[in-house]
Amino acid sequence: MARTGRRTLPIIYTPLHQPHVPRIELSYNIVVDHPEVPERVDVMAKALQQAGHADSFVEPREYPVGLAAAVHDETLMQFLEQATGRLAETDGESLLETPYTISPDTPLAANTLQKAWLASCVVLTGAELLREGAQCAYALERPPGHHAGRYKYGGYCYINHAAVAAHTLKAHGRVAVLDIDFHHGNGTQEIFYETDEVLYVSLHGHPAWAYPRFSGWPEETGTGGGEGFNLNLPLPMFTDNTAFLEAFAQALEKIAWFTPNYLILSSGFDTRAGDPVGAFSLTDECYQAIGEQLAALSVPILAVQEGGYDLEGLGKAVVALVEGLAQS
Ligand code: OKP
Ligand code: ZN
Repeated sequence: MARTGRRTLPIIYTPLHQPHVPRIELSYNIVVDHPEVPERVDVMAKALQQAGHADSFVEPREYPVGLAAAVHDETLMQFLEQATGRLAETDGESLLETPYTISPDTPLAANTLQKAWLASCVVLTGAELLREGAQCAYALERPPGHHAGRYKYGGYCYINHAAVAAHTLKAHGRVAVLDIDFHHGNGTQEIFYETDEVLYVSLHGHPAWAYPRFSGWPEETGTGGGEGFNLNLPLPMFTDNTAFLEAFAQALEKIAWFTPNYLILSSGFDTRAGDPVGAFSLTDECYQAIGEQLAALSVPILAVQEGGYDLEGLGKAVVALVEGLAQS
């Protein structure tokens, strides 16, 4: 393919993510510092600006939190609203283990729901920009979303932003979600498991040893009308560029079969060598290659930031992916 130019690629970002500061999680019943820190997104924003993308930054628009009810059960939404609305700033993080979480790693604090919804607004802005004609948009937000399911939150995620965006975009055509975060997006899989309107494809550490452990097996292919519209490609520890891109080719084949009108990329950099949470060995060339191959599909792409925890590597990784995505 001739690389003739660069297409404009709006990057949706707001510093207002910064007040969301989870401080601790339980890891194997041990209290540890929380890795999902504000600096994650800020080092990525800074690296993109220094790489020449400063003019592409746009602020998020506002959307009502009620939109989340399209993909999350009312009891979960009520719980998050009441619990986090009643916690005072001074309560700190009194809630880690609740009946509504899949793992005690996603602390609730004052106004956590509103803070998480702001990230959904960043993503929904990207979806709207695609509707308005953008070929690609990058939603640079946090906290991540792909572990939040219909009935439960967890895995640092409160609201599933990719799912909220997929729900709005599916009113206008077929939507594929491609999840390249190191972890399986159990929430996104669950939400669209019974429908053929949204294809979910994920590459991730095998659930036999990787979080979230309870989903991500290749046998999970969808159910009812959704049978055949879910594809899991679990990979071994220390997966490198070559092995990842081999599985990625299978993912692209499935997506080509589905002929989507929109592609949502759940983008995670915890697959990068040296990431403190993931266990793969990808390098920045891999993210650039992924971006280029996705751009070549000629389908509008909404990239949604999920994980990635190595503050030294995140900037280089996101610049590589965006450079790839921007090629035409
Ligand atoms: C969020 B995203 C259990 C540790 C729990 C949760 C990881 C969540 C990752 N021992 N770790 O997919 O990057
Ligand atoms: Zn992850």
